[in-house]
Amino acid sequence: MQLLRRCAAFLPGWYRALALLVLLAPHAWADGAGGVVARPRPWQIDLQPGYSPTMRDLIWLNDWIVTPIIVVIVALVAVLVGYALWRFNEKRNPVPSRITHNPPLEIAWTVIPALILIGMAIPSFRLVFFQNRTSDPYMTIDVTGHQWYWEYKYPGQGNLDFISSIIPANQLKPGQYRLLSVNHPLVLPVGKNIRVLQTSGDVIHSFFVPSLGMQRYAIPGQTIETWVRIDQPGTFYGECNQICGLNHHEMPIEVQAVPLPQFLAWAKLAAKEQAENGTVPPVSAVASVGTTGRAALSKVAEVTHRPVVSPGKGD
Ligand SMILES: [Cu+2]
Repeated sequence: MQLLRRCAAFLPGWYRALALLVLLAPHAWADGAGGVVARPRPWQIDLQPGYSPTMRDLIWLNDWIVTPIIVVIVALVAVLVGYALWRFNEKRNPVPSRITHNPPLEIAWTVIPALILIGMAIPSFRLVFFQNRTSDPYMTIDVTGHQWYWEYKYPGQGNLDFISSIIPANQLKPGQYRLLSVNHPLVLPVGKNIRVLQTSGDVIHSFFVPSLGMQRYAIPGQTIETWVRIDQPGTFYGECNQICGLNHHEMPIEVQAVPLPQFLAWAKLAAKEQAENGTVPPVSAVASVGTTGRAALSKVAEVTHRPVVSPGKGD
């Protein structure tokens, strides 16, 4: 398994190679200057690249277990149907056979698919348990779905608690994306195991960030756990993917991952600002905290969204 995994890192998935051939991939996933920008792309035919251990494993499962099995089954069924059309049409086979049962064949076509399913279930369940929780979280984030916005709480960071709403299409600034950018992104540190607890204040939502391999229902009255460890700085977009009412499409998720010192500085500043005047500064407010940067910090502590990374060059 480990060897196969190593090989997989060097060999592209067969359809990713196909995408390269049709010249989609080379520019499709270009990163921004200051970090990755993970979001859906025009003409995307593959999963988004993974930036967490969970998503990398999901991609591996998709590329090396699920897709090859699907390809073999589709090819086999296509060949069998083609052969049946050719061999048993009325002209070639005027008197059809009246056999209705063939026990060995029936046992085979029951047992073989069952074995395939068991073979797929083993790595799938391992991944489900892996995704389920982390034993060693650095911090916890509480995510609450509302009609139609997300609420993020940082219980370990002075009970910082803010609302993250979509930026309307007519108010987008350069580097922001329609139906994806929000006024207050979820800011997280890079390289730390983060426990994410989801719930809802009204109906069922779903917290879904594809490039981080996070997807969990947000259900009223329940708390559902997952976790994430983000590999590198960047901006990671997602959406509520449980149809939750009229403005379901207007509750995107924007995660900004920054180095730990920057996260800690931002969390401290944000908790202070929120307690004092109810505002939450963007993470870029602490991007260049130096010995003389303190005075400048208070000036930018306004409710504005400034991306921590520049927009991708390939966009
Ligand atoms: Cu929703």
